[in-house]
Amino acid sequence: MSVAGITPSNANVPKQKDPHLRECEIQGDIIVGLQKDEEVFVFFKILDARKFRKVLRERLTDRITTTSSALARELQVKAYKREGHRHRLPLIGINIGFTHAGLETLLGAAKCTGMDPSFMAGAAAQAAALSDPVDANGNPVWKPAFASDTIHGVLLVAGPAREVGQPGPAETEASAIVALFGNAVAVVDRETGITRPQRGHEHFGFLDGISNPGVRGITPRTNPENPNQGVPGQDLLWPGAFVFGYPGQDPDKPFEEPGPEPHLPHPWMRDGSYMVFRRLNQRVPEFHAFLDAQAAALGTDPALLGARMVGRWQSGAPVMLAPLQDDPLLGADPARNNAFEFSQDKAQRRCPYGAHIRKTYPRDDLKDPGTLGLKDPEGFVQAHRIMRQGIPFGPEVDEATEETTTVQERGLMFVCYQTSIVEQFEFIQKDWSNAPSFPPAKMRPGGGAVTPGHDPIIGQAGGPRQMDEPLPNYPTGSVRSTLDMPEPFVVPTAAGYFFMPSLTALKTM
Ligand code: N7H
Repeated sequence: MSVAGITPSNANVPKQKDPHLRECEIQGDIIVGLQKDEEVFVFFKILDARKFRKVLRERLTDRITTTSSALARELQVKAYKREGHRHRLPLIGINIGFTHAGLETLLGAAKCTGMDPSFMAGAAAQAAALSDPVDANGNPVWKPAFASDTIHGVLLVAGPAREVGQPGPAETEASAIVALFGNAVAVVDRETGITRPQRGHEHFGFLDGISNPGVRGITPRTNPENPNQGVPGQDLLWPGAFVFGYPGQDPDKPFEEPGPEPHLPHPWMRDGSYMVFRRLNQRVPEFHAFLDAQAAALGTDPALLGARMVGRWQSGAPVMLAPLQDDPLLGADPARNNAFEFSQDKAQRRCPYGAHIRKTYPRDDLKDPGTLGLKDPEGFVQAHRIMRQGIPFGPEVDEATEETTTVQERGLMFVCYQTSIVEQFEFIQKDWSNAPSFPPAKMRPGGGAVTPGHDPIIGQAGGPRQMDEPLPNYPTGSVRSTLDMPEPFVVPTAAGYFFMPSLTALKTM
Protein backbone atom coordinates (compact mmCIF):
# COMPACT_ATOMS: atom_id res chain seq x y z
CA MET A 1 0.00 0.00 0.00
CA SER A 2 1.31 3.43 -0.85
CA VAL A 3 0.28 6.61 0.95
CA ALA A 4 1.66 9.92 -0.33
CA GLY A 5 4.72 8.13 -1.69
CA ILE A 6 5.53 6.47 1.65
CA THR A 7 5.52 2.74 1.02
CA PRO A 8 5.49 0.11 3.79
CA SER A 9 8.09 -2.49 3.00
CA ASN A 10 6.53 -5.72 4.21
CA ALA A 11 3.41 -5.85 2.04
CA ASN A 12 4.62 -8.83 0.01
CA VAL A 13 5.71 -11.08 2.87
CA PRO A 14 3.21 -13.98 3.12
CA LYS A 15 0.89 -14.30 6.10
CA GLN A 16 2.25 -16.45 8.96
CA LYS A 17 0.10 -18.81 11.04
CA ASP A 18 -1.10 -16.98 14.16
CA PRO A 19 -0.23 -18.40 17.60
CA HIS A 20 -3.04 -19.31 19.99
CA LEU A 21 -3.06 -17.13 23.09
CA ARG A 22 -4.32 -18.33 26.47
CA GLU A 23 -6.56 -15.28 26.77
CA CYS A 24 -8.16 -16.39 30.04
CA GLU A 25 -4.73 -16.48 31.68
CA ILE A 26 -3.30 -13.09 30.62
CA GLN A 27 -4.28 -9.97 32.58
CA GLY A 28 -6.40 -7.62 30.48
CA ASP A 29 -4.38 -4.40 30.60
CA ILE A 30 -1.32 -5.96 28.94
CA ILE A 31 -2.37 -6.33 25.31
CA VAL A 32 -5.93 -5.02 25.05
CA GLY A 33 -6.01 -2.38 27.81
CA LEU A 34 -8.69 -1.95 30.49
CA GLN A 35 -11.54 0.35 29.51
CA LYS A 36 -10.71 3.45 31.54
CA ASP A 37 -12.08 6.93 32.06
CA GLU A 38 -10.46 6.84 35.47
CA GLU A 39 -7.81 4.52 36.81
CA VAL A 40 -6.67 4.17 40.41
CA PHE A 41 -3.19 2.83 41.11
CA VAL A 42 -2.83 1.56 44.71
CA PHE A 43 0.81 0.96 45.63
CA PHE A 44 1.05 -1.32 48.65
CA LYS A 45 3.37 -3.13 50.99
CA ILE A 46 2.59 -6.68 52.17
CA LEU A 47 2.61 -6.98 55.96
CA ASP A 48 1.23 -10.52 56.29
CA ALA A 49 2.14 -12.75 53.34
CA ARG A 50 0.03 -15.74 54.42
CA LYS A 51 -3.16 -13.67 54.78
CA PHE A 52 -2.39 -11.74 51.58
CA ARG A 53 -2.08 -14.96 49.55
CA LYS A 54 -5.35 -16.30 50.98
CA VAL A 55 -7.35 -13.13 50.16
CA LEU A 56 -5.74 -12.93 46.72
CA ARG A 57 -6.65 -16.55 45.97
CA GLU A 58 -10.12 -16.63 47.48
CA ARG A 59 -11.49 -13.12 47.05
CA LEU A 60 -9.67 -11.31 44.25
CA THR A 61 -8.28 -13.57 41.52
CA ASP A 62 -11.71 -14.49 40.10
CA ARG A 63 -12.40 -10.77 39.69
CA ILE A 64 -9.22 -9.97 37.73
CA THR A 65 -10.04 -8.72 34.24
CA THR A 66 -8.45 -11.08 31.73
CA THR A 67 -7.57 -10.56 28.09
CA SER A 68 -10.64 -12.52 27.04
CA SER A 69 -12.95 -10.38 29.17
CA ALA A 70 -11.24 -7.16 27.99
CA LEU A 71 -11.79 -8.27 24.36
CA ALA A 72 -15.45 -9.13 25.03
CA ARG A 73 -15.92 -5.74 26.72
CA GLU A 74 -14.52 -3.95 23.66
CA LEU A 75 -17.29 -5.50 21.55
CA GLN A 76 -19.87 -4.61 24.20
CA VAL A 77 -18.66 -0.99 24.30
CA LYS A 78 -18.80 -0.70 20.49
CA ALA A 79 -22.34 -2.13 20.35
CA TYR A 80 -23.45 0.24 23.12
CA LYS A 81 -22.03 3.22 21.21
CA ARG A 82 -23.71 2.06 17.98
CA GLU A 83 -27.04 2.10 19.83
CA GLY A 84 -26.44 5.82 20.31
CA HIS A 85 -25.69 5.90 24.06
CA ARG A 86 -23.59 8.86 25.08
CA HIS A 87 -22.53 7.54 28.48
CA ARG A 88 -19.89 4.86 28.88
CA LEU A 89 -20.76 1.39 30.17
CA PRO A 90 -20.10 1.17 33.92
CA LEU A 91 -17.36 -1.47 33.59
CA ILE A 92 -14.80 -1.97 36.36
CA GLY A 93 -11.45 -3.51 35.39
CA ILE A 94 -9.06 -4.96 37.97
CA ASN A 95 -5.40 -6.04 37.48
CA ILE A 96 -2.53 -6.61 39.90
CA GLY A 97 1.28 -6.68 39.74
CA PHE A 98 4.26 -7.15 42.08
CA THR A 99 7.75 -5.76 42.42
CA HIS A 100 10.67 -8.13 42.82
CA ALA A 101 10.63 -7.51 46.59
CA GLY A 102 6.88 -8.29 46.59
CA LEU A 103 7.37 -11.57 44.69
CA GLU A 104 10.12 -12.61 47.09
CA THR A 105 7.79 -11.92 50.02
CA LEU A 106 5.07 -14.08 48.45
CA LEU A 107 7.03 -16.85 46.75
CA GLY A 108 10.40 -16.93 48.49
CA ALA A 109 13.68 -15.76 46.94
CA ALA A 110 14.44 -19.06 45.16
CA LYS A 111 11.43 -18.66 42.85
CA CYS A 112 12.41 -15.13 41.84
CA THR A 113 15.94 -15.62 40.53
CA GLY A 114 17.12 -14.96 36.98
CA MET A 115 14.41 -12.44 36.14
CA ASP A 116 14.99 -9.22 34.13
CA PRO A 117 18.04 -7.54 35.77
CA SER A 118 16.43 -4.09 35.92
CA PHE A 119 13.25 -5.58 37.40
CA MET A 120 15.30 -7.33 40.08
CA ALA A 121 17.27 -4.16 40.87
CA GLY A 122 14.07 -2.06 41.00
CA ALA A 123 13.16 1.22 39.29
CA ALA A 124 15.00 3.45 41.78
CA ALA A 125 18.32 1.73 41.05
CA GLN A 126 17.90 2.52 37.33
CA ALA A 127 17.03 6.22 37.72
CA ALA A 128 20.55 7.61 37.27
CA ALA A 129 21.19 5.45 34.19
CA LEU A 130 17.97 6.78 32.64
CA SER A 131 19.13 10.37 33.40
CA ASP A 132 16.14 10.89 35.72
CA PRO A 133 16.67 13.71 38.24
CA VAL A 134 18.71 12.26 41.15
CA ASP A 135 20.20 13.67 44.37
CA ALA A 136 23.88 13.74 45.33
CA ASN A 137 23.74 10.05 46.30
CA GLY A 138 22.23 9.00 42.96
CA ASN A 139 18.77 8.45 44.48
CA PRO A 140 15.80 9.61 42.40
CA VAL A 141 14.03 12.82 43.38
CA TRP A 142 10.55 11.29 43.63
CA LYS A 143 7.36 11.67 45.63
CA PRO A 144 8.46 10.89 49.22
CA ALA A 145 6.43 7.64 49.50
CA PHE A 146 8.10 6.18 46.41
CA ALA A 147 11.55 7.31 47.41
CA SER A 148 11.46 6.19 51.02
CA ASP A 149 9.20 3.15 51.38
CA THR A 150 9.26 -0.39 50.04
CA ILE A 151 6.60 -1.08 47.47
CA HIS A 152 5.55 -4.72 47.02
CA GLY A 153 2.75 -4.38 44.52
CA VAL A 154 0.30 -2.29 42.57
CA LEU A 155 -3.43 -2.77 42.23
CA LEU A 156 -4.96 -1.26 39.07
CA VAL A 157 -8.66 -0.43 39.18
CA ALA A 158 -10.17 1.17 36.08
CA GLY A 159 -13.71 2.43 35.69
CA PRO A 160 -16.10 4.98 34.19
CA ALA A 161 -15.95 8.72 34.89
CA ARG A 162 -17.22 10.01 38.21
CA GLU A 163 -20.39 12.05 38.59
CA VAL A 164 -19.70 15.66 39.64
CA GLY A 165 -19.03 15.84 43.38
CA GLN A 166 -19.03 12.03 43.81
CA PRO A 167 -16.10 9.64 44.31
CA GLY A 168 -15.33 7.75 41.09
CA PRO A 169 -16.52 4.11 40.81
CA ALA A 170 -12.86 3.04 40.41
CA GLU A 171 -11.97 4.85 43.66
CA THR A 172 -14.81 3.14 45.52
CA GLU A 173 -13.86 -0.28 44.15
CA ALA A 174 -10.17 0.21 44.97
CA SER A 175 -11.06 1.08 48.59
CA ALA A 176 -13.28 -2.01 48.86
CA ILE A 177 -10.46 -4.26 47.60
CA VAL A 178 -7.94 -2.70 50.01
CA ALA A 179 -10.46 -3.36 52.82
CA LEU A 180 -10.59 -7.05 51.82
CA PHE A 181 -6.89 -7.35 52.55
CA GLY A 182 -7.29 -5.58 55.90
CA ASN A 183 -4.10 -5.57 57.96
CA ALA A 184 -2.31 -7.82 55.42
CA VAL A 185 -1.31 -4.67 53.48
CA ALA A 186 -0.31 -1.05 54.09
CA VAL A 187 -1.07 1.45 51.33
CA VAL A 188 2.13 3.33 50.43
CA ASP A 189 0.66 5.63 47.79
CA ARG A 190 -2.49 6.02 45.75
CA GLU A 191 -2.61 7.74 42.34
CA THR A 192 -5.59 8.52 40.13
CA GLY A 193 -5.48 8.87 36.36
CA ILE A 194 -8.32 10.74 34.64
CA THR A 195 -8.97 11.08 30.92
CA ARG A 196 -9.13 14.72 29.85
CA PRO A 197 -12.31 16.48 28.69
CA GLN A 198 -10.59 16.58 25.26
CA ARG A 199 -10.95 12.79 25.05
CA GLY A 200 -7.88 10.84 24.00
CA HIS A 201 -5.59 13.90 24.16
CA GLU A 202 -2.77 14.15 26.68
CA HIS A 203 -2.03 17.38 28.58
CA PHE A 204 0.16 19.06 25.93
CA GLY A 205 -2.89 18.71 23.67
CA PHE A 206 -1.80 15.88 21.35
CA LEU A 207 -3.99 12.90 20.47
CA ASP A 208 -2.40 9.88 22.14
CA GLY A 209 -2.95 6.13 21.95
CA ILE A 210 -2.78 6.07 18.15
CA SER A 211 0.13 3.73 17.55
CA ASN A 212 0.63 0.56 19.57
CA PRO A 213 2.03 -2.64 18.05
CA GLY A 214 -0.47 -5.20 16.74
CA VAL A 215 -0.24 -8.68 18.31
CA ARG A 216 -0.57 -11.85 16.22
CA GLY A 217 -3.46 -13.94 17.48
CA ILE A 218 -5.29 -10.92 18.98
CA THR A 219 -5.25 -7.88 16.69
CA PRO A 220 -7.74 -8.10 13.79
CA ARG A 221 -6.28 -7.58 10.31
CA THR A 222 -8.06 -4.66 8.65
CA ASN A 223 -5.50 -3.88 5.93
CA PRO A 224 -6.48 -6.02 2.93
CA GLU A 225 -3.20 -5.13 1.23
CA ASN A 226 -0.85 -6.36 3.95
CA PRO A 227 -1.32 -9.62 5.91
CA ASN A 228 1.43 -8.56 8.35
CA GLN A 229 -0.47 -5.55 9.63
CA GLY A 230 -3.54 -4.82 11.77
CA VAL A 231 -4.73 -1.36 10.68
CA PRO A 232 -2.57 0.04 7.85
CA GLY A 233 0.91 0.78 9.24
CA GLN A 234 0.41 -1.31 12.42
CA ASP A 235 2.93 -4.13 12.09
CA LEU A 236 1.88 -7.37 13.77
CA LEU A 237 4.37 -8.64 16.37
CA TRP A 238 4.73 -12.04 18.01
CA PRO A 239 3.06 -12.17 21.45
CA GLY A 240 6.33 -13.12 23.18
CA ALA A 241 7.37 -9.47 22.86
CA PHE A 242 4.79 -8.71 25.57
CA VAL A 243 3.80 -11.98 27.31
CA PHE A 244 5.95 -14.95 28.42
CA GLY A 245 5.36 -18.36 26.85
CA TYR A 246 5.03 -17.43 23.15
CA PRO A 247 7.34 -16.85 20.18
CA GLY A 248 8.90 -13.38 20.37
CA GLN A 249 10.81 -10.99 18.10
CA ASP A 250 14.30 -11.90 16.83
CA PRO A 251 16.36 -8.68 16.34
CA ASP A 252 18.42 -10.38 13.61
CA LYS A 253 15.55 -11.65 11.47
CA PRO A 254 12.71 -10.12 9.44
CA PHE A 255 10.12 -9.21 12.04
CA GLU A 256 7.42 -11.25 10.31
CA GLU A 257 9.24 -14.47 11.25
CA PRO A 258 8.65 -15.95 14.72
CA GLY A 259 11.59 -15.46 17.07
CA PRO A 260 12.50 -17.62 20.07
CA GLU A 261 10.32 -17.56 23.18
CA PRO A 262 11.76 -15.11 25.72
CA HIS A 263 13.78 -16.87 28.44
CA LEU A 264 11.47 -18.19 31.16
CA PRO A 265 13.47 -18.71 34.35
CA HIS A 266 10.41 -20.07 36.24
CA PRO A 267 7.31 -21.81 34.88
CA TRP A 268 5.03 -19.64 37.05
CA MET A 269 6.00 -16.62 34.86
CA ARG A 270 4.20 -18.06 31.79
CA ASP A 271 1.43 -15.74 30.53
CA GLY A 272 2.80 -12.90 32.66
CA SER A 273 4.39 -9.58 31.63
CA TYR A 274 6.61 -6.84 33.05
CA MET A 275 4.94 -3.49 33.62
CA VAL A 276 6.84 -0.18 33.77
CA PHE A 277 5.06 2.59 35.66
CA ARG A 278 6.29 6.18 35.48
CA ARG A 279 4.55 9.18 36.96
CA LEU A 280 5.59 11.90 34.52
CA ASN A 281 4.77 15.51 35.38
CA GLN A 282 4.09 17.68 32.33
CA ARG A 283 4.92 21.37 32.52
CA VAL A 284 2.10 22.42 30.24
CA PRO A 285 2.13 26.26 30.50
CA GLU A 286 5.94 26.21 30.14
CA PHE A 287 5.67 23.95 27.06
CA HIS A 288 3.21 26.29 25.32
CA ALA A 289 5.15 29.44 26.34
CA PHE A 290 8.28 27.79 24.89
CA LEU A 291 6.49 27.01 21.60
CA ASP A 292 5.27 30.62 21.32
CA ALA A 293 8.67 32.17 22.09
CA GLN A 294 10.73 29.80 19.92
CA ALA A 295 8.29 29.93 16.99
CA ALA A 296 8.51 33.75 17.06
CA ALA A 297 12.31 33.59 17.18
CA LEU A 298 12.50 31.09 14.31
CA GLY A 299 9.81 32.83 12.27
CA THR A 300 7.42 29.89 12.25
CA ASP A 301 4.07 28.83 13.69
CA PRO A 302 3.87 27.38 17.27
CA ALA A 303 1.57 24.56 16.09
CA LEU A 304 4.05 23.54 13.36
CA LEU A 305 6.95 23.69 15.82
CA GLY A 306 5.04 21.48 18.29
CA ALA A 307 4.15 19.04 15.50
CA ARG A 308 7.84 18.78 14.49
CA MET A 309 8.84 18.09 18.09
CA VAL A 310 6.29 15.29 18.48
CA GLY A 311 6.12 14.06 14.85
CA ARG A 312 2.34 14.49 14.85
CA TRP A 313 -0.03 17.46 14.93
CA GLN A 314 -2.30 17.83 17.94
CA SER A 315 -5.04 16.18 15.85
CA GLY A 316 -2.84 13.06 15.52
CA ALA A 317 -2.01 13.70 11.83
CA PRO A 318 1.62 12.57 11.27
CA VAL A 319 4.00 15.20 9.85
CA MET A 320 5.28 12.46 7.50
CA LEU A 321 1.92 12.72 5.68
CA ALA A 322 1.01 16.33 6.56
CA PRO A 323 4.41 18.10 6.70
CA LEU A 324 3.31 21.74 6.60
CA GLN A 325 -0.24 22.02 7.88
CA ASP A 326 -2.58 20.02 10.08
CA ASP A 327 -5.09 17.64 8.52
CA PRO A 328 -7.62 16.80 11.28
CA LEU A 329 -9.51 14.29 9.08
CA LEU A 330 -6.26 12.38 8.56
CA GLY A 331 -5.50 12.59 12.30
CA ALA A 332 -8.85 11.04 13.19
CA ASP A 333 -8.73 8.25 10.59
CA PRO A 334 -7.21 5.01 11.96
CA ALA A 335 -7.03 3.62 8.43
CA ARG A 336 -4.58 6.40 7.43
CA ASN A 337 -3.02 8.05 10.49
CA ASN A 338 -0.37 5.38 11.05
CA ALA A 339 0.36 4.36 7.46
CA PHE A 340 3.87 5.73 6.97
CA GLU A 341 7.54 4.82 7.23
CA PHE A 342 10.62 7.03 7.71
CA SER A 343 13.36 5.69 5.42
CA GLN A 344 12.16 7.66 2.40
CA ASP A 345 12.40 10.94 4.37
CA LYS A 346 16.15 11.02 3.80
CA ALA A 347 16.96 14.54 4.96
CA GLN A 348 14.31 15.02 7.71
CA ARG A 349 12.39 17.24 5.32
CA ARG A 350 9.03 15.95 6.59
CA CYS A 351 9.89 14.80 10.12
CA PRO A 352 12.93 15.70 12.26
CA TYR A 353 15.09 12.70 13.16
CA GLY A 354 14.70 13.80 16.80
CA ALA A 355 10.85 13.98 16.82
CA HIS A 356 9.32 11.97 19.70
CA ILE A 357 7.65 9.34 17.49
CA ARG A 358 10.72 8.95 15.21
CA LYS A 359 12.98 8.43 18.23
CA THR A 360 10.71 6.04 20.13
CA TYR A 361 9.68 3.95 17.09
CA PRO A 362 12.03 4.58 14.14
CA ARG A 363 10.05 2.15 11.91
CA ASP A 364 12.30 1.42 8.87
CA ASP A 365 14.64 4.38 9.57
CA LEU A 366 17.76 2.27 10.24
CA LYS A 367 17.70 0.72 6.78
CA ASP A 368 20.32 3.00 5.24
CA PRO A 369 23.32 0.93 4.20
CA GLY A 370 25.90 0.55 6.92
CA THR A 371 23.82 2.03 9.75
CA LEU A 372 24.80 0.22 12.97
CA GLY A 373 25.84 -2.88 10.95
CA LEU A 374 22.53 -4.57 11.75
CA LYS A 375 21.61 -7.96 10.30
CA ASP A 376 17.98 -6.90 9.89
CA PRO A 377 17.30 -3.23 10.69
CA GLU A 378 13.51 -3.58 10.86
CA GLY A 379 13.73 -6.77 12.92
CA PHE A 380 16.03 -4.88 15.30
CA VAL A 381 13.57 -2.00 15.71
CA GLN A 382 10.60 -4.33 16.24
CA ALA A 383 12.51 -6.15 19.01
CA HIS A 384 12.52 -2.87 20.97
CA ARG A 385 8.82 -2.08 21.12
CA ILE A 386 6.47 -1.58 24.05
CA MET A 387 2.71 -1.79 24.61
CA ARG A 388 1.63 1.58 26.06
CA GLN A 389 -1.45 1.73 28.31
CA GLY A 390 -1.06 5.04 30.19
CA ILE A 391 -3.60 7.64 31.32
CA PRO A 392 -3.30 11.39 32.08
CA PHE A 393 -3.56 12.72 35.62
CA GLY A 394 -4.20 16.08 37.22
CA PRO A 395 -6.52 19.01 36.53
CA GLU A 396 -6.82 21.10 33.39
CA VAL A 397 -4.62 24.21 33.23
CA ASP A 398 -6.20 27.14 35.05
CA GLU A 399 -5.80 29.99 32.56
CA ALA A 400 -6.12 32.59 35.33
CA THR A 401 -3.28 31.36 37.55
CA GLU A 402 -1.13 29.25 35.22
CA GLU A 403 -0.57 31.39 32.15
CA THR A 404 3.16 30.66 31.92
CA THR A 405 4.01 28.65 35.05
CA THR A 406 2.66 25.36 36.41
CA VAL A 407 0.93 25.68 39.78
CA GLN A 408 -0.94 22.35 40.00
CA GLU A 409 0.69 19.01 39.18
CA ARG A 410 -0.51 17.24 36.02
CA GLY A 411 0.93 14.79 33.53
CA LEU A 412 0.89 11.20 32.40
CA MET A 413 0.73 7.97 34.39
CA PHE A 414 2.92 6.26 31.83
CA VAL A 415 2.41 2.48 31.76
CA CYS A 416 3.97 0.03 29.33
CA TYR A 417 4.24 -3.75 29.06
CA GLN A 418 7.04 -5.94 27.71
CA THR A 419 8.96 -9.17 28.35
CA SER A 420 12.29 -7.35 28.78
CA ILE A 421 12.48 -4.02 30.62
CA VAL A 422 16.18 -3.75 29.64
CA GLU A 423 15.64 -4.32 25.92
CA GLN A 424 12.32 -2.57 25.52
CA PHE A 425 11.39 0.38 27.78
CA GLU A 426 14.92 1.18 29.01
CA PHE A 427 16.44 0.71 25.56
CA ILE A 428 14.00 3.21 24.03
CA GLN A 429 14.54 5.77 26.81
CA LYS A 430 18.35 5.44 27.04
CA ASP A 431 19.62 4.40 23.63
CA TRP A 432 17.16 6.31 21.50
CA SER A 433 15.37 9.21 23.27
CA ASN A 434 18.29 10.32 25.46
CA ALA A 435 20.98 9.70 22.81
CA PRO A 436 21.73 12.83 20.71
CA SER A 437 23.41 10.80 17.94
CA PHE A 438 20.43 8.49 17.35
CA PRO A 439 19.43 7.74 14.60
CA PRO A 440 23.03 7.53 13.37
CA ALA A 441 24.61 8.31 9.99
CA LYS A 442 21.90 10.69 8.81
CA MET A 443 22.27 13.54 6.33
CA ARG A 444 20.75 17.00 6.22
CA PRO A 445 19.38 18.78 3.14
CA GLY A 446 22.31 19.96 1.04
CA GLY A 447 24.62 17.33 2.59
CA GLY A 448 26.56 17.11 5.83
CA ALA A 449 26.17 14.74 8.76
CA VAL A 450 23.49 15.38 11.37
CA THR A 451 23.38 15.04 15.14
CA PRO A 452 19.61 14.53 15.56
CA GLY A 453 19.66 15.66 19.22
CA HIS A 454 17.34 14.70 22.09
CA ASP A 455 13.74 13.58 21.94
CA PRO A 456 12.18 16.95 22.94
CA ILE A 457 9.33 15.28 24.87
CA ILE A 458 11.06 12.60 26.99
CA GLY A 459 14.76 12.82 26.12
CA GLN A 460 16.75 13.45 29.32
CA ALA A 461 20.26 14.81 29.61
CA GLY A 462 20.46 16.13 33.16
CA GLY A 463 20.93 19.57 31.59
CA PRO A 464 20.20 21.56 28.39
CA ARG A 465 19.02 19.63 25.34
CA GLN A 466 18.92 20.31 21.60
CA MET A 467 16.93 19.04 18.61
CA ASP A 468 18.11 19.42 15.03
CA GLU A 469 16.01 21.05 12.30
CA PRO A 470 12.88 22.44 13.98
CA LEU A 471 12.21 24.31 10.70
CA PRO A 472 11.01 22.17 7.80
CA ASN A 473 12.97 22.24 4.53
CA TYR A 474 9.90 20.95 2.73
CA PRO A 475 9.55 20.29 -0.17
CA THR A 476 12.95 21.89 -0.82
CA GLY A 477 15.43 24.16 0.95
CA SER A 478 18.55 23.80 3.05
CA VAL A 479 18.04 26.21 5.96
CA ARG A 480 19.95 25.06 9.06
CA SER A 481 18.15 25.38 12.40
CA THR A 482 18.63 24.05 15.93
CA LEU A 483 16.16 24.08 18.81
CA ASP A 484 17.66 24.74 22.25
CA MET A 485 15.66 23.35 25.13
CA PRO A 486 17.21 24.57 28.39
CA GLU A 487 14.48 23.07 30.61
CA PRO A 488 12.66 19.71 30.36
CA PHE A 489 8.90 19.69 29.69
CA VAL A 490 8.42 16.25 31.28
CA VAL A 491 9.74 15.44 34.77
CA PRO A 492 9.60 11.94 36.33
CA THR A 493 8.15 12.11 39.86
CA ALA A 494 7.78 8.38 40.68
CA ALA A 495 8.39 5.02 39.05
CA GLY A 496 8.06 1.31 39.66
CA TYR A 497 8.83 -1.97 37.88
CA PHE A 498 6.20 -4.70 38.33
CA PHE A 499 5.42 -8.21 37.12
CA MET A 500 1.80 -9.00 36.19
CA PRO A 501 1.37 -12.77 36.75
CA SER A 502 -1.07 -15.07 34.96
CA LEU A 503 -4.37 -15.97 36.59
CA THR A 504 -3.09 -19.48 37.40
CA ALA A 505 0.02 -18.00 39.04
CA LEU A 506 -2.16 -15.68 41.15
CA LYS A 507 -4.37 -18.59 42.24
CA THR A 508 -1.48 -20.85 43.16
CA MET A 509 0.86 -18.32 44.75
FE1 N7H B 1 5.13 9.00 23.92
N1 N7H B 1 3.15 13.42 23.65
O1 N7H B 1 2.07 13.82 23.95
O2 N7H B 1 3.98 14.16 23.13
N2 N7H B 1 3.78 9.87 22.65
N3 N7H B 1 4.79 10.47 25.27
N4 N7H B 1 6.34 8.03 25.26
N5 N7H B 1 5.34 7.46 22.64
C1 N7H B 1 3.34 9.32 21.47
O3 N7H B 1 1.34 7.41 18.44
C2 N7H B 1 4.08 11.65 25.08
C3 N7H B 1 6.59 8.40 26.55
C4 N7H B 1 6.20 6.37 22.81
O4 N7H B 1 4.38 4.05 17.27
C5 N7H B 1 2.44 10.23 20.84
O5 N7H B 1 -0.06 6.99 20.07
C6 N7H B 1 4.13 12.41 26.32
C7 N7H B 1 7.56 7.52 27.15
C8 N7H B 1 6.04 5.45 21.71
O6 N7H B 1 4.81 5.84 16.12
C9 N7H B 1 2.35 11.33 21.64
C10 N7H B 1 4.83 11.66 27.23
C11 N7H B 1 7.88 6.58 26.19
C12 N7H B 1 5.09 6.01 20.88
C13 N7H B 1 3.20 11.11 22.78
C14 N7H B 1 5.25 10.46 26.57
C15 N7H B 1 7.08 6.91 25.02
C16 N7H B 1 4.67 7.27 21.49
C17 N7H B 1 1.74 10.02 19.50
C18 N7H B 1 5.18 11.96 28.65
C19 N7H B 1 8.82 5.42 26.25
C20 N7H B 1 4.54 5.43 19.60
C21 N7H B 1 0.47 9.23 19.65
C22 N7H B 1 4.53 12.79 29.40
C23 N7H B 1 10.04 5.46 26.71
C24 N7H B 1 5.34 5.86 18.40
C25 N7H B 1 0.60 7.76 19.35
C26 N7H B 1 4.79 5.20 17.16
C27 N7H B 1 3.72 8.11 20.96
C28 N7H B 1 3.48 12.02 23.84
C29 N7H B 1 6.00 9.48 27.19
C30 N7H B 1 7.07 6.17 23.86
C31 N7H B 1 1.47 12.55 21.30
C32 N7H B 1 3.54 13.77 26.59
C33 N7H B 1 8.13 7.59 28.58
C34 N7H B 1 6.78 4.13 21.53
